Amino acid sequence: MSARFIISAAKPEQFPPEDQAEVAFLGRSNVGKSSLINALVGADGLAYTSSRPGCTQSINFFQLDEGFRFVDLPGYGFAKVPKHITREWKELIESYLLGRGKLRLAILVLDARRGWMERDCELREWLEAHGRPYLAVATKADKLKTQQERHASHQALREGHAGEVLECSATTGRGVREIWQAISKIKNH
Ligand SMILES: Nc1nc2c(ncn2[C@@H]2O[C@H](COP(=O)(O)OP(=O)(O)OP(=O)(O)O)[C@@H](O)[C@H]2O)c(=O)[nH]1
Ligand SMILES: [Mg+2]
Repeated sequence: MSARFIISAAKPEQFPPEDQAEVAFLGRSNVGKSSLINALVGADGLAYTSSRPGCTQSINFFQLDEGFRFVDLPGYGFAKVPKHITREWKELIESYLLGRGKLRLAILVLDARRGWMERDCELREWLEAHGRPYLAVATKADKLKTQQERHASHQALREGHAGEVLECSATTGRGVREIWQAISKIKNH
């Protein structure tokens, strides 16, 4: 699977033409969206990752070799970012999610250790209200070291939502195959 960076769009006018199916990655700051993209395409440095939250500040588009794209969205809910910037991100993200006809699947990335947080639930409700298909995944599963931690994680993931949440890890590659299965169902339509 080869992938190539196309553009980092800070405003909607910079979005590439809507001529291909897109899979977008959404979730809180620092949850591991960009790392997950890299794990899925098997290219470590493709999407920029950082331990500093708020690292991805614009919408990054990646061209995949089978005629569809991955879209890395900025994370939401990072308190240290000034309010006016948060507002701009929100507008940018909403304009993408509302207007993008070729968005086929939103991958809603959660932290396996924390489960559904308020902002995640809000986003899920928003996606449901707008009829956007999504897949919820819980990443950083490698950080659940003990049986007790794993149990607490399953509990937290179940509590927030009745639907299935796929466990994964960018570090170990767990869940990557299952996420690809979900993507391959939509990418050719
Ligand atoms: N152990 C572990 N660490 C991870 C995993 N995924 C991401 N990380 C780490 O978590 C931090 C944040 O990862 P990013 O991929 O940059 O997170 P992001 O969601 O893109 O963050 P923003 O762009 O700020 O919204 C980095 O230090 C990563 O190395 C994972 O599956 N396991
Ligand atoms: Mg990022």
